[in-house]
Amino acid sequence: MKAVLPVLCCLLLAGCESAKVDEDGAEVVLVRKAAGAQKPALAVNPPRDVLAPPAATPATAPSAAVAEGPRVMAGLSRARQVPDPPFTSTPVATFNEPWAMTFLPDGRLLVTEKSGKLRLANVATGQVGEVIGVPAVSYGGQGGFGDVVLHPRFNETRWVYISYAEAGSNGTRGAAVARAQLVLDASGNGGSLSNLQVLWRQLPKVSGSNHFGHRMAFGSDGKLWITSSERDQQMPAQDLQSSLGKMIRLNDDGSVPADNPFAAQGGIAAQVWSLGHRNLLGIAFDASGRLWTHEMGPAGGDELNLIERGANYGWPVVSNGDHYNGTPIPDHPTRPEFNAPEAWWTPVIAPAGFVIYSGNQFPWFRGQGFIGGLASQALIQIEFNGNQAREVRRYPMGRRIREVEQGPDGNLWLLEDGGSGRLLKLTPNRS
Ligand SMILES: [Ca+2]
Ligand SMILES: [Ca+2]
Repeated sequence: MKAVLPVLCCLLLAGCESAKVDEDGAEVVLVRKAAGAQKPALAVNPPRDVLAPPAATPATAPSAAVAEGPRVMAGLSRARQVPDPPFTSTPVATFNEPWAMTFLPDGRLLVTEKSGKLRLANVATGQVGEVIGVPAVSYGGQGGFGDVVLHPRFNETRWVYISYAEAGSNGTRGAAVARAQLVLDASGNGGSLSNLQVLWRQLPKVSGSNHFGHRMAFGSDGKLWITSSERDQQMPAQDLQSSLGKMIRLNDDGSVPADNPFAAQGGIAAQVWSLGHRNLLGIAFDASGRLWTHEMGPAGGDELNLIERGANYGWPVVSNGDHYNGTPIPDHPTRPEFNAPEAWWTPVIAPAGFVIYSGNQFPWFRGQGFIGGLASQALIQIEFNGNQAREVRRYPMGRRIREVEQGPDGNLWLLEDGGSGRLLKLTPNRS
């Protein structure tokens, strides 16, 4: 099955090679290589659905789901008054290579731009300003300004947490996480960061500009969780004295919690919650406090994982994908000592951004996950059942989706990837 499925990816990507320049460019190589292989076993939407130019006016999400046919039917057969399509997508603003966003309690939006700008957007008016005081970022390849999240008691502390690629010596780079206090201008159009403190650095810094990860979330335990990808180095993901390929758990001031699983080993190991990860670009807690992350696989084998204390997720020893050069990697089931993904994708979706919905605007989405798709140019809907997860539906969006967020208004918000990435507001349709 693994040999057949990558062909689906070819169909989705056919004709859009020139548009794919940064994230996991190697995936494009895979796609070209696989073209002309076996016929796909599953039906997919024709490429025109994926490649259609975005509508200038508010667009309605296509109602046809792309993949997982039987699963889609199972997911929709429930007796729920769910409009179809469930939402309408409206562009609100445009950014230059937006990467992440987070809403302020007052409904305004912070957006990071990969080249190093922090934007403040008024989503009611579409007006976009700037927050100055961001540290220098190492921009290039997959690196640059990364995530932005708020301290759990932001109203009191004013702490904003940011992540970014940072230059080291001799052309090396690595992810870093800092916090700073947000001061907004009286005009409401911008502001500045003050009292900046660097809390964490991904070590060792290495050359290359792939797989930084640096997505962040706060848990209900008040801890700061950081995804630290393996910088395209593979084996360090199995080394507890390297930050590469790890889930990192810190106190809100950057210190190491005494109850981390490898705290007794000290050094970098003390920061580690789980290991054996590849390129983690999404992190979300569900209502029961379970931690879910997704990670890009190599050629195939994108993963959605339930993160467990001290567990090893197998990269690069096992993967449901293979190396880009065609070298096979043993699949997860061959090595049960490694924690296997709860859901996985071949062909890849190239996941980026992740939210588990908890709002009131879409009651039928409560408890479900939404993952942005880069190569798949889609929004992927995940249904959870306790410790289990599966894709139930895929909404073609016509552009690479970099980030997914839930607003204080309960609407879903997306950021498109790339040079003129739009902020999209998803509002419910009437059933
Ligand atoms: Ca976010
Ligand atoms: Ca794995």
